[in-house]
Order: sequence, then C-alpha cells, then structure tokens
Amino acid sequence: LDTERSISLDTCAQEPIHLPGSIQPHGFLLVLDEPAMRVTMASESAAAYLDKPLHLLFGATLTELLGADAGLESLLEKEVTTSSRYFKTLQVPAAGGRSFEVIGHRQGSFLIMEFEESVGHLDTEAVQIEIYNFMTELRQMRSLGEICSGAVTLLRKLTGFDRVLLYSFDDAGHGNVLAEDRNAELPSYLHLRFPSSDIPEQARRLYVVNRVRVIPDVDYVPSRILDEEGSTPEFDLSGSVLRSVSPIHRDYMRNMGTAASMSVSIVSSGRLWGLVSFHNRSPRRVPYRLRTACDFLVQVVTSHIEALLESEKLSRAIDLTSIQHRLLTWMAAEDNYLLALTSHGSDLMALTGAHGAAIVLDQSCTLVGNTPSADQVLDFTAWLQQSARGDVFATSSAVSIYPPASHFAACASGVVAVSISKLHDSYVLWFRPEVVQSVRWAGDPQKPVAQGKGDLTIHPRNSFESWMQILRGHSLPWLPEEINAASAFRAAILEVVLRRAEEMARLAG
Ligand code: BLA
Repeated sequence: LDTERSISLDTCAQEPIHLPGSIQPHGFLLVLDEPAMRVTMASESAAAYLDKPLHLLFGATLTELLGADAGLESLLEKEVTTSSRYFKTLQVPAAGGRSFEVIGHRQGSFLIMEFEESVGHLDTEAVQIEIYNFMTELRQMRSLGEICSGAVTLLRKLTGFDRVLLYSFDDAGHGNVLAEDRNAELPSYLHLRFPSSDIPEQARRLYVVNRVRVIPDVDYVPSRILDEEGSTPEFDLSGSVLRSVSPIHRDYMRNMGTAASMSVSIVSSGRLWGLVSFHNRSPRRVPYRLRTACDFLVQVVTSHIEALLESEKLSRAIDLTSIQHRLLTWMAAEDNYLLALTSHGSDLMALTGAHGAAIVLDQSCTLVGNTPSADQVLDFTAWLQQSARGDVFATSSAVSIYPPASHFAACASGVVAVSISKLHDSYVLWFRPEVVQSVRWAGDPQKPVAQGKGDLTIHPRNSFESWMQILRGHSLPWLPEEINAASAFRAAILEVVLRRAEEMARLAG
C-alpha cells in the first residue's frame, strides 16, 4: 500500500502545473513577441471579449486590437522587466467599453498581457486606512498567535471571503492552522494539521516565486491558449495571474465544499513558511488591486513574524550562554570539575532545558534529576560509541533509533549527548520526558489520495473530518539553540580538561 501511495504522490509532483496551456475564463490573455510587439498567442476567451474571431487577433498590435491608449506598448517596453509587473486599469473600446485590470509581465522574449474584467467598485482609500491602522497595532503585538489572528481577521474584512486561514509548514511539510476567521458558511479548521501531500513540491516552488493565486469559480471551463497554427504551445505561465490550475486541486476544493479560493504565500528567507488560504462557499472574484494589497499586508506580517521568532531565538541563546558561564566559573573554581557540575545540577539541566542529566566517565555514571538508571545510561553510551554517532547527538525520540529506550521512554524520550573525551567513552547527557501529543489531522493522513475505480487517475481525499493521532515516544523537540549550547559546552569542557592536563604536565616536569 505504501508504494502505491508514494507512486500516486510522485505523480502529483510531476504534473507540470506551470504549463497548463489554458487560463481561467474570467479574463483573456494575449502574448506579444519582441521586438515586433505583435500578438502571437491568445486565449480563446480573447475572441469572445473582443468580439472578433481569434485568427484576426494574430499579428496585430495592442493599439490596433484594443483601440485604446496608444502609449501602452512603449510603456510596456520601458516598465516591464522579468521581475516586475505592469498594471493599469483600462477602458477597452473594442470590448464594448468595458473596464479591465491589465497585468503585464515578461517571460523570456515574450510579453504576457492579461486582462481581468473589473468587478464592482473597490474603495482603495478604505483599504489603505485599514492596512495603515493594522500596521500601527502590529507594533504592539508580542506573540505569534496575536499577529496571525489579527492578520486573518483583517484579510477577511478586506476580501469578504467566508473563511480565511493562516497556516505554517512544519519540517515534514505538513500545514498547521495557526489562525482562522470565518462566518457560519464553512466549518472551522483551526488547529488542524493538513498532510504535506495536499500541496505537491512543484506547487510549493511555484508559490515562492508567484505569491498570489485565485480560483474565482472552481467549476470554470478552461480557455485554451492558441497560436496562429491553431495549436497550443507549451508556454510557461508561472508568472500569470489567470493560469488554469490543476484539475486535481479543483477536485480537492469541491471535496472541501469551496467554490472559490485564493491563497497568498508567506515566504521567509526564500522558503515557503506558510500560506494564507481564503475560501468561499460560492464563487467570488477579488480585484487584482485588492490581491496586491493582501500580498503587501502578508509581506508586512511576515517580516513581523520573522522579527518575533528571531528575537525569541536570540533571548533563548543569551539565557543559555549565561548559564554556561556560571557552570564554567564553578568548574574553574573546583578541582574536581565533575563534582562542580553535579552539585550545580539544576544549571546543568537548564543548559539545554532538560529534566535530567548524566555524566559518564569511562564506566562510571553520575546522575542528576529525572533520568534512566545508571546501567541504562551506560548501555546507551556504549551503543552511541559503537554506532559512531558523532560528537554531538540529539533526538526527540530515542526509541525510534534505539529500541531499548522503550524501557525509559517516560523519563527520557529526548536525549542530547556530547562526547567529552577522544580516548574514553565519556559523555555528558541530557534527558527530556515523553510528552504524549494528540494531533488533529484534517482527514486521515494515511489516505491522502484515492485511486479512481479501475483507472489510474488520482483523486485527492474526499474527507476532511478531523482524525485524531496520538504521538507517543516523543519529547518536546530540542531547539537548535539548545543543541548549540550543548555543543559549545562540550568545547569548553574539552578546553578545561586540556588545560588541566597541561598544568599537570608542567607541575610534573
Ligand atoms: C494546490 N493545495 C493547493 C493550494 C492549496 C492547497 C491552498 C493552492 C491553491 C489555492 O490557493 O487554492 C491545499 N488548501 C490546502 C490546504 C489547506 C487549504 C492544505 O485551505 C489548509 C487549510 N492535492 C492533493 C493531492 C494532490 C494535490 C493528493 O490533495 C496531488 C495528486 C495537488 N494541490 C495539488 C496541486 C496544486 C495544489 C497540483 C497546485 C494547483 C495549481 O496552482 O495549479
């Protein structure tokens, strides 16, 4: 079953979602080639919007086609680079005078012009002042939860979606919903965990580069992109705003009971840290300018989250450094430095945030706090030595790599061990107790996909019922700062030992 599952998930990751050959039909797309700046490709919807057969569009300039503002082309040439977009709201006489949001970007030697029909009236000043006020409040916010809740509440207010979720990805790529604002139309997903398979790798990569996508109506009929020969070229739509999305994802949305969705990437240090996901039970359009405002807001929120997490890390590291200084001072004052460590056991444990610690020198073992027995510790360090785990070893689930740990999982599911002698098996170890965690998944994570009946097609799972998983044999994870503290402490001990040895040699000489 597992191979079946991974085959289907691989298939997901191989879908070339940047080359769909079509767009969503709430607008039209024209591709111009440089330097001629004439139409070489167009979506079928362009014919409908411009009320002209498609073959008459090829070879034309924008001015010829749209009957609009003749300055458009030169503007485009000057303003649009590979990384920047051109944007303008435009009345198009050739489309019955309707108003469009025109979004242009460059793709190699092509200019991609997308025309989204304008919807309703957007009160930009109201949006601006909301965002401005929120930025003032942000400065007072001191916790991740507060920032995320504030953000989803404002984003829902601005866009009017039924539900807005903010979720972050963990190391395994699963999404954890940190904040939610919603009305009664859609159920709550707050604090649920979504399996990583819901968003395949290539989509995550694309979402780092192109931070916003919308699907105003999941049941849309894709509009093909055609060239003069009437065929659909493999044309990269990574930067497009109208790109037609994966049919598998459209199934997923239907299974979720949502007709419209939008999502905005939270990108931190070039990595997809999370997403803000917007859902509506019925179809819903969001003007481009409002999407841009949402993206702007999410970027501001992201930098606040980064600053908050960074300062938490920093203050943890500073705390640990001062504990280390105290320990080293005591060690320096005491002839038997090990005795110094054990008589200041609470600082020794605090150095990594542990509940127990042990010092192993050759075959003797000294314990402080909540630990396995001396024999169990010695067996464990013998295994460490044998399996050559390196100078600094850390796990939050000892039992998953060392089966005998099941006998002491309750007090020591988490272990950090540093070797303090090159010659003997000598170690300092820290232990953390098991914390039984219950994780609520949005649907059974073992069943991310369903195989079609008698065919090879893949479907996303159709249940989002929350599913409780009990995680045993795990401690709270060790933070990188805590492992660093153990590693720095090891270096300091080795130095003390070395200095002592030199002194002894000098005295003896
Ligand atoms: C895309 N999957 C997505 C997107 C989201 C999710 C947000 C981005 C598109 C959008 O904005 O709607 C998933 N939506 C979620 C999650 C939450 C949410 C996790 O609200 C949590 C709150 N999906 C599957 C399986 C496959 C799959 C099994 O479940 C593959 C076989 C594919 N998901 C898939 C693909 C895309 C996607 C291919 C990219 C869609 C595109 O941009 O073309």
